[in-house]
Amino acid sequence: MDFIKQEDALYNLTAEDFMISSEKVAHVQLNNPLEHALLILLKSGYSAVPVLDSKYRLKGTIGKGSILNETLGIERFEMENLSTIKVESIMDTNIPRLRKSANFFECLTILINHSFICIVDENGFFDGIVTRRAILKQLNQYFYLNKDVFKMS
Ligand code: 2BA
Repeated sequence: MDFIKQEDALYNLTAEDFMISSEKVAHVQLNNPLEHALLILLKSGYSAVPVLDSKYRLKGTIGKGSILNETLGIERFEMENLSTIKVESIMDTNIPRLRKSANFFECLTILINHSFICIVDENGFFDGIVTRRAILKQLNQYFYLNKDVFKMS
């Protein structure tokens, strides 16, 4: 019976319950040069962050790997590309996105292949992110609370 209650508890969680809200998420803007994006990524310690437009609508994500790729010339690093190329032209636009109302299992399924999911409202405005860490924390708590059922010590 307890097991069923806890399972219900996971089903009742929505993305909003474990989302990092937009004001705490490091991000870059479409028209930023790559050097600015690289600075944000290096200073924050994250490997990828969301890309927003000037109205805070989600447009994609950008990571360290794709920025460094742009500096690779045939015989040397073309560091000048960091100031001439804009985030918009190399960002990843093929990214998963969910609403705040998405349930725990929708988030879990996407986070198997992505380290975070962007959360947007019905007009595409950025609300925040759900990270793999947050979802694993909930799962860990669920298994701990049900340890008798799963015969864990
Ligand atoms: P990554 O940057 O590849 O980070 C992978 C994991 O390393 C993170 O997993 C977290 O557990 C740890 N980590 C990395 N940088 C950290 C830092 N500065 N402080 C504390 N822990 C750090 P998650 O927490 O599951 O995050 C998944 C991904 O979500 C991160 O991948 C990053 O791309 C993004 N992310 C998380 N929090 C963010 C934030 N506040 N702003 C922007 N992006 C964020």
